[in-house]
Amino acid sequence: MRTAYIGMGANLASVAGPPAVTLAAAAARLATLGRVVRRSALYSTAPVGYTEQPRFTNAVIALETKLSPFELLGALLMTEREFGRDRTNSFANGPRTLDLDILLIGDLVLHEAALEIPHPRLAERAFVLVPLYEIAPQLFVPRHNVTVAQLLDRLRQHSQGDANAVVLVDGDAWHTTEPKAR
Ligand code: PH2
Ligand code: MG
Ligand code: MG
Repeated sequence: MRTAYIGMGANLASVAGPPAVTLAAAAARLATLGRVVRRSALYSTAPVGYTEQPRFTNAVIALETKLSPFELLGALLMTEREFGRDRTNSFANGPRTLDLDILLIGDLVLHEAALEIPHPRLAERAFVLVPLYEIAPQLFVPRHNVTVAQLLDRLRQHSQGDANAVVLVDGDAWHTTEPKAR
């Protein structure tokens, strides 16, 4: 059994509701793929890559799973579609109802056309590193061969500090946005 770290992001409303509600509902779906052992807070983040779009809500969860990397990828793509992700009219870095990215799977390194692990842009993205640091600061990141804390330090040294780039929404936002138990 390995621990997969999954980056979650959304900046459009889905069938479930606004981004924070979508992320909570998606996390409940991911729990069916194994065991969610850690979950970061929700963060409001400035869009990176293409800036003329709403801010994102981002989070990272740690999932213990027996699924293979490609089984996990398939399940994540299915979950994105379940929450209304439509890739037909979309573009790179554009707005989306739900994005689920495999960031890391234990110490696995994988270079396939369809799947690269660690995630190739992990080290450049504060919207990934800040929530990942929250739940796993000392986690070793293969390929970079440093910890998450060290990657975040490096990123902060090389980027101008935009105070609004990654803002903690509310440590409790998940709980208040989760669908009520039936
Ligand atoms: N995802 C992208 C591109 N830009 N910006 C933020 N803030 N958060 C994201 O999740 C994000 C992004 C491509 O997947
Ligand atoms: Mg992404
Ligand atoms: Mg993606």
